[in-house]
Amino acid sequence: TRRFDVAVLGLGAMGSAALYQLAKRGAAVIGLDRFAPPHALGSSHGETRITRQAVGEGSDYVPFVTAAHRIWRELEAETGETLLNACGALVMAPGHGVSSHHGKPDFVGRSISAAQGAGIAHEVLDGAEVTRRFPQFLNLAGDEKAYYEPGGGYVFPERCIAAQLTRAVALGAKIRTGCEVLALQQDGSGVRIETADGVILADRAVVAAGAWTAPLLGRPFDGLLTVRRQLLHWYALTDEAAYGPRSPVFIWMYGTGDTDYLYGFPPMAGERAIKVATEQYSTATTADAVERRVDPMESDAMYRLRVENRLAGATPEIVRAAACVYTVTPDRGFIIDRHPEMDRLLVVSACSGHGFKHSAGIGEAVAADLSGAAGRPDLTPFALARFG
Ligand code: PYC
Repeated sequence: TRRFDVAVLGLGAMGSAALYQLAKRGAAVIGLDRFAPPHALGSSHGETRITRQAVGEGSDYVPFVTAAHRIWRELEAETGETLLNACGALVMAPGHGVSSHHGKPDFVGRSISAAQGAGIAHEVLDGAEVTRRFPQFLNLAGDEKAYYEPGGGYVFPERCIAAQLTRAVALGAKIRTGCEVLALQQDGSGVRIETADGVILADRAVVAAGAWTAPLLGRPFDGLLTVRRQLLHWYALTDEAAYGPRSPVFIWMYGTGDTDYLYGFPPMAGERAIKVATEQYSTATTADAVERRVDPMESDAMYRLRVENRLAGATPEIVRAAACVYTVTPDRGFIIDRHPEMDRLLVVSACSGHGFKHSAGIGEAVAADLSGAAGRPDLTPFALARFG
């Protein structure tokens, strides 16, 4: 049996990036996925993901997203695909910005501090200035504080995954899709991966299985990770002209509760629909049991509670809806760490709903880490040990 340097399990956001970066470094790599990525069964579908370089979730993340923007631009040049639209990003909250987001209080203030710390071009706007510049956002409370990043925007997750897999294969990586991992063991010299199609041997493995991480690895991940069903909704617009070419992506905290908010994207060229979403942390599911169909009543409720009278021209007509999953850690940060009992496994994709923007940079960091390269990034902020 051929032995690989690294096997990457799961080829979504993090796995496709790791596979590409490992192949780029000349490693003999194989990537496995139980489906055929990019697919709509995990955490990386729905056309768009927000990106912003001043990361309110914590400045430890900034190097990842900075690298990701560079890598996406390189991949665009190599593949001719558009992967990143830097249409601007607006993060806004009332009460002079106090609201929390992704478990972090004063998310607007934290975004501003992260931008100042990393020298990221940005502006701080009040509610009146937001209304003047972006009249598509309706009925502001008046006491908003907003962080505006002109270089933020959105990425196309399915295209990013496809581009990295294509480049990985061109660089010599092997890929097996429709290949479920049944068991994973480590011995003194390597990792043995049992799949429905036979055994794969590798020196090391990257586990980027997202919501399938806990079912695959068991303890301690099954006690730490929760899978949360999240919904994406597209509503018809009466007039997409209200959203011009510099219409930003937005995270709009209109209340002080962690889920009193909506986020969204400007309409795609030629599409008379706006994509919006929110988040929930009250019910848990599993990767296999999650209800992937969205009941129209769920989209109706979203419209009534969050969209109506907030977004110019948005109507209750549902153009599309999709469900995806977050794999959430107790502090809503990431886990990027060795498995505590199998140090040949690097566990990478529990990203708590804010991972995609970092994924290309994390792939690069993972490849540097596994190759022992000098100057590799410090992954200790993402260590499992912080959970005790
Ligand atoms: O990472 O910007 C983000 C985000 C917003 C909502 C979910 N994730």
